[in-house]
Amino acid sequence: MFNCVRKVKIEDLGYSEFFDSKRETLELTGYSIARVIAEYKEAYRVKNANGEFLAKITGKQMFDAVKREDYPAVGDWVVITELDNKRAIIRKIMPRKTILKKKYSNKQDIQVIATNIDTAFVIESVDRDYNLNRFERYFVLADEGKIKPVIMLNKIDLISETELKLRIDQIKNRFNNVDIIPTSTITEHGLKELVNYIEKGKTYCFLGSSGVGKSSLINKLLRKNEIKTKEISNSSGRGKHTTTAREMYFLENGGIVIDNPGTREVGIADASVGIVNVFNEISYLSKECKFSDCTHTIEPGCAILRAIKDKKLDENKYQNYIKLKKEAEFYNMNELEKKEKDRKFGRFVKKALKQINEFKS
Ligand SMILES: Nc1nc2c(ncn2[C@@H]2O[C@H](COP(=O)(O)OP(=O)(O)OP(=O)(O)O)[C@@H](O)[C@H]2O)c(=O)[nH]1
Ligand SMILES: [Mg+2]
Ligand SMILES: [Zn+2]
Repeated sequence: MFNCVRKVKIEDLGYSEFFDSKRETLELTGYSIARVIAEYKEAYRVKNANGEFLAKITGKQMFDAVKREDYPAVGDWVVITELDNKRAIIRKIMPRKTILKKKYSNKQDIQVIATNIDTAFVIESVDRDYNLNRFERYFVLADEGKIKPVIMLNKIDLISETELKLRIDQIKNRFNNVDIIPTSTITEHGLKELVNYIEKGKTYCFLGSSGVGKSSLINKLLRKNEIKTKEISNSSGRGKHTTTAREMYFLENGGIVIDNPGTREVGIADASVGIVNVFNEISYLSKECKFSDCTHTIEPGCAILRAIKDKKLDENKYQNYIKLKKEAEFYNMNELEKKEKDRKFGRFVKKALKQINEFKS
């Protein structure tokens, strides 16, 4: 029988002008490159036009690595040496276009979720109590990594239309300018819209807590049950992860999607730019505060506190802003800086008291 297998081109794997120009600048055009499509313990699966390889990094690379970002992650383009048609050595990570990373809870360690992603689908299941603060956390991480976030509300078969409308309004009230795609893998509602959203050669990352339906949605997009999902009878059992490895899949329409294990906590690391951008209305308001170093907590003449009082700014949003800012600041601080911050705060109080006294007299 004649077996016709279409040859894969690297463009089908998401290779673009950006990586090509980097490859040229770094004089790597003569070397074999591949995309990391799965990450295992101490090994990676990489793919290029020649096929798929199980790949490891060199001892030198491991020795030189100082932080998590120095290791390959799913989505990376890497320079490889093909050992045979199944195994390869990763020599170098090509410069990244985007990176999505988070902090582990209670630890300083960074986790790279994926790289070179265009859009992050932040998925919540409508049958659960979800809060808008979590969306905001994801938005900060996405903004910091130069990635566009999109909200996906899954399992809409479990609620009424009125209830869904309420949820959507609630989200729109808190966030302007974010796309929302309501879906159900049972009724297939919204799946067409999702497929249309996905563009050829672009990479999409599926994020969200365990059990929201990330793998089920990707299976629908793949039109086969390629990924193992939670048993229906087991669907109420929370906390147990069905997907354990990050993995990339290629859709018929040319889109590239990455499935992730459910993220329990979304810790913020060094994301100060992301915070400023996501909370831009707060950053904008703060320019009108009386004191240029206003902490927006107790100061007189604080434009933010006034906006909350006048119901022009959502108090929950403001509180989440303060929380995320503290998390980011704490991440960046070392012992010396903590002391410096104390000193600055002391100076600030002294100055504020002086100004208040001047105002009184
Ligand atoms: N009612 C309903 N159930 C769904 C829908 N989508 C997924 N499920 C069910 O939800 C459960 C969890 O789905 P998964 O796809 O395994 O969830 P996941 O987000 O991949 O979970 P992890 O891999 O653990 O992170 C399964 O029992 C699915 O059948 C939906 O649209 N409606
Ligand atoms: Mg899964
Ligand atoms: Zn203020």
